[in-house]
Amino acid sequence: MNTLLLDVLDGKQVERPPIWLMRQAGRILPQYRKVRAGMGSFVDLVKNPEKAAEVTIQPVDELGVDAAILFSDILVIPECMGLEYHLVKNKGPVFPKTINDPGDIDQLIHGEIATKNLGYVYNTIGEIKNRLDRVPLIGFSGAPWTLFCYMLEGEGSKTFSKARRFLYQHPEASHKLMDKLAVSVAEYLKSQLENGVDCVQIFDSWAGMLGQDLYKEFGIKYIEQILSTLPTGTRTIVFSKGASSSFGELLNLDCKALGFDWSYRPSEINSVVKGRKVVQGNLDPCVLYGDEKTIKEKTLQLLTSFDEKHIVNLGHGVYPDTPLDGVKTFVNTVKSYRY
Ligand code: 1CP
Repeated sequence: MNTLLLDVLDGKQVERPPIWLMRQAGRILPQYRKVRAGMGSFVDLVKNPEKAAEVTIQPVDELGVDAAILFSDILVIPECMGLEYHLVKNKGPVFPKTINDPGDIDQLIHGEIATKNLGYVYNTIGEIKNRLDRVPLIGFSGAPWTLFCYMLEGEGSKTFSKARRFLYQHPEASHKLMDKLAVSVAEYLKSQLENGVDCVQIFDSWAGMLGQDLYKEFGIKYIEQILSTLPTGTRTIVFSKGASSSFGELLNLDCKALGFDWSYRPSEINSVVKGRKVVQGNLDPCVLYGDEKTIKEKTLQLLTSFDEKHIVNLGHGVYPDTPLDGVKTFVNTVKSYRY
């Protein structure tokens, strides 16, 4: 087994950094589009352990990345708590029912009672582990704030102003919902670990929508709560996109690695992190649209900017129309690099 990712997270020396890509399983791969076309809906695919395992493994075969990430979605948490979602073509996720007032929060189930409905995810992990022993498997969840965004808005948004407005109008109810989410996410991640994932990433994709004070009160606090309930020694990666104003607070989280988007300069990351965390990131996903020479140059620049506590990744998920050749150039450049 290629243990590069686990070795870096465990603080061991490696000959080169591991690489995986956020959103590597999915629409960039023709193999994925074929499986997806044969399924009724995205949610059907997520709930089918056999097929979800298949698309989890596809990028390991096709791209040669150093880790697999469980094929699922962050939105399974709102669903198991009582808000179902659909995926609408050319639009994204849509929730027919949303949280509109504090009373709606009391209706939601949470914790183990909710996450026990996610047996299909745990079965997918078992299926992947039966078929894949070449590289580690990353489990994941959305962070409470990002899940809160979808539960309030009912869909993606440019401003998430309904979600942000609710924090000011109903702070107590907001804390209640964040706590319900944090308890559920912690249970969910614990179950993923019990079923065999080797490490977990918490995605806070919309962290950058909140200013420093609100992110501290409603975002970081609940990531901290989740991390504090995971078994000691769990390999954890926290990715808070756009949260550079909270850099100092993120650094105090009890996690093994922090993910960075491409707005950070590597020298700035190094000077603040000072080896206290493994650093994951942070190539601009748009570099992969460049020609081969540009991709190689930018990748080498990234590789030489960080020391040996680095997991190579993009600064956010790979965009669906990224040329596969560009992705492969990125991966192969990293794989032939040596410290
Ligand atoms: O077939 C399709 O068209 C479905 C597109 C798709 C896929 C492939 C969605 C809908 N989700 C997924 C899988 C997924 N989602 C994975 C596993 C695959 C992998 O990473 O390799 C993961 C980790 C996610 C996580 C996820 N879902 C996030 C956090 C990461 C990020 O990119 O910031 C978010 C915000 C979502 C919500 C979501 N689900 C799907 C879409 C298109 C979105 C984003 C919507 C928006 O922009 O608001």
